[in-house]
Amino acid sequence: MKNTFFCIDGHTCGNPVRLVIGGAPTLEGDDMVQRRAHFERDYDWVRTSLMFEPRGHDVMSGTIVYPPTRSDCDAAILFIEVSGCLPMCGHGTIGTVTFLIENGLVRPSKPSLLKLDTPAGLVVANFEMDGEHVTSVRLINVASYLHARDLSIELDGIGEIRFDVAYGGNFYAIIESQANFRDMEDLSPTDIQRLSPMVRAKANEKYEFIHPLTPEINGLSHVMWTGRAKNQGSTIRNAVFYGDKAIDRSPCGTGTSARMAQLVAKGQLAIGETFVHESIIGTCFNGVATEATKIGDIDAIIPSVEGWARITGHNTIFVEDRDPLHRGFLL
Ligand code: PYC
Repeated sequence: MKNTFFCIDGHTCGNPVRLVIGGAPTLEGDDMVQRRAHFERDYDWVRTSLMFEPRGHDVMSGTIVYPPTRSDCDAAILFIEVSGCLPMCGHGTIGTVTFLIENGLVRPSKPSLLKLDTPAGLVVANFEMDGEHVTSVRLINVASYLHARDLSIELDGIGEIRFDVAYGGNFYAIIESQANFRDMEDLSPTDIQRLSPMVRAKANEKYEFIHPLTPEINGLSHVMWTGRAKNQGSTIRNAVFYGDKAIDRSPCGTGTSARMAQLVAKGQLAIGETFVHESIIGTCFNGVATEATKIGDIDAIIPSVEGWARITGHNTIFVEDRDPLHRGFLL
C-alpha cells in the first residue's frame, strides 16, 4: 500500500510549516472540533508519517486545508504537529495563508482577507502582497485570556518555579524572571528540552486547564520561557517548548496571544499597544491586543499577531508500508 501526499514546505519566521495540499483523508464532522476528533481517531498515522522522522523531524509542524464547516469562512485548517493536532497554531496559519495565496489555491471572498475555520474558532487573516508574493499576514486570533495566576511546582535540582497560565489557542505556562530562573538566555536549548516536559507534567498533574466554552480544548501543552529582548524594538523575548523536543523557532502566534492576554489582565499592556515578541533565533511577531472581550464571564482580549513566511519547496512524500518506518518514529 502506498499513499502519496503533495505538500508545500516552508517556514514562518524560522519555524517549519508543511502544508498538505493533496492526499489527505476526507473528514466527517459538523465543525472542526469534530473533524479533528475524527482525524485523531482514524488518521493519526498521516500526522506521524508526515511530522516524525524520517519524513519530518523533532520540530516539524504542518496543516491540512479543508472546505469550511462554517458559512462565514473561506477555508478550514487542521493543524498536525509533532505534538498532536493543536486547536490553533499561529505560525502554521501565517505560513498556510502565505502558501495558499502564492499558489492560487484558495479564492478569498474579500480582497486581502481570508476567514479561517479552526478547531479553536474563527481566525481572520489579513495579508499584504508585493506582486505575486505575500509579504505579511496579520491574524486576528481567537479570544485569549489569563487562566490562572501564580501557580507553582517543584523542579528537581532547581526548586520552586512559579508561573501563570494563559490561553491563546493553546494553554501556555508562562515562566518569568524569579528566584530560581533569571532569563531564558541562561538556558541552553538542551536545558529547555529537559526542564519543560517536567514543568508541563507537574502542572497538568496538580492543576486543571479546560477551556470554559470548548471543553475539548484542555491540558497545558506549551511551556514559555521568557527573557529580555535582544533586538532593538522588541518588547520581550521568548522560547516556547512543545511536543517532546520542539522549541519554536518563531515567536509563536498562540503563545504571543496568550502572553498579551496575561499582560493585559495584569495591567502591564494596554489595549491597542504594540507588543513585539522576539523568538529564540531573533525573528519577531508584531502583536496587539486589539480589544477587550469576554469568554463567558471571564475577561479576555482579541489578539492580533503579524508575521511573514517563505516557501522552501514543493514536496511529494510517499508513505509506503514496505518501508518499516512508514509511520515515523520519535527518538
Ligand atoms: O505559532 O501558535 C504557534 C505555535 C504553536 C506551536 C508552535 N507554534
